[in-house]
Amino acid sequence: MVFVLCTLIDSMGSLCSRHRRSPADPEENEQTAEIERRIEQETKAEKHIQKLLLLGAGDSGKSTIFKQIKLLFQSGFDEAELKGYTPVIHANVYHTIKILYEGSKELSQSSEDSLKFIVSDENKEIGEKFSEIGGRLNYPRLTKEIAHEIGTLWRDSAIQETYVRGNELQLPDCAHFFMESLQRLSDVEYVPTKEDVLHARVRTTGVVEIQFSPVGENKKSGEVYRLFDVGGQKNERRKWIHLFEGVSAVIFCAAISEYDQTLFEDDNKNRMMETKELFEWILKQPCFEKTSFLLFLNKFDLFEKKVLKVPLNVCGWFKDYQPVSTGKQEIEHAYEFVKKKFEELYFQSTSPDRVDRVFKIYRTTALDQKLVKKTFKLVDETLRRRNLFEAGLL
Ligand SMILES: Nc1nc2c(ncn2[C@@H]2O[C@H](COP(=O)(O)OP(=O)(O)OP(=O)(O)O)[C@@H](O)[C@H]2O)c(=O)[nH]1
Ligand SMILES: [Mg+2]
Repeated sequence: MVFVLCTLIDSMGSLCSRHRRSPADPEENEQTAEIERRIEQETKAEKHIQKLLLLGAGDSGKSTIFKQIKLLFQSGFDEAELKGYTPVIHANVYHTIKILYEGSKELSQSSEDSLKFIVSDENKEIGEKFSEIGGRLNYPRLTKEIAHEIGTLWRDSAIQETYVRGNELQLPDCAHFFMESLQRLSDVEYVPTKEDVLHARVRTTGVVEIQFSPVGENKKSGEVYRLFDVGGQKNERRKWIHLFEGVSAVIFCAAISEYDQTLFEDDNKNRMMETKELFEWILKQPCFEKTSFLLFLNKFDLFEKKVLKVPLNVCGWFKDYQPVSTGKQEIEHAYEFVKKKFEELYFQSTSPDRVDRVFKIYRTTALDQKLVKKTFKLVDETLRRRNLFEAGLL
């Protein structure tokens, strides 16, 4: 678009000078007017590109949303890009098995029911080997043989018990998915699928951006958005501030399943408490006086599994939570409780002169493409409405 605009400006320059030389030439006048109209349209279009920022703590799902946008509203991933994820996915496998084996050793010493964490003698050797490999900078290729060994260790009852305690171990959320796909991942012809790419875990460093327009079923192109993805871990956040100017909306991702986990970068800090503080800080930023806030309560799939086993009140922010029911009803009750906490936080952290900015909450599972598509349709509608309102048309 910038290129088109420059070309137009160039040609307009020459036309304008010609225009001055022969002001009475009706054909040229018409051409000039046409070009001016086009420039005006281009400029308007550029102005209408809305800047969206994905913010949130590390691991909250920002890049997964970003990948979904690429899949949904752009060309997706070509074969080379898919293949580029193979080393990442294999690293996720090596990393997972190392964490689990070392975790089992620790739990077999420190835990009350220590016996169930003792890996069988024949699998200990495998464990030691992958504990060493997992600490290397370069991992070997994941061959069928290696995958078989990792699979054997994964199925050891002590490792399965350790997996249940994964919340204490900084175990990545993709652990189960990849451990159950080892044979496929180790195929010589292996090309990651879309699903594999969505599960792959890489910590973002720096900033990436994408421009897109959510095209509806009627194929009419909507607003144009420029979406920025940033790294969420503490040492990445100083880069955020450079992006805070002229933001239409912040999409804040909060992983609601992480209420019983501690930060990757600080083992003493509960992840949900960190998210709470981070959200408060973002809400108070002077640049965001008129910015819309779209809060994605993400990882709902993990939340609904966890909440029936681990009470919400293990997290200090939710200590007044009282379960009222069981099953699906209890899940809904717990979700509504968390949602209300975020709502309260929003209104507490929003000064009265800012209360008219948009604030919406969405329940998301970033891995679920249909849901992300539906959510972005709603986001698009909300932001369009806001624009019309600001232009005095609503
Ligand atoms: N089950 C499940 N996993 C998710 C969901 N959202 C993200 N993940 C997984 O969680 C991990 C972390 O997600 P990312 O998108 O990389 O997190 P991030 O916020 O970009 O993290 P940083 O780049 O460190 O800031 C990945 O393995 C994702 O596949 C979700 O809704 N459900
Ligand atoms: Mg990321």
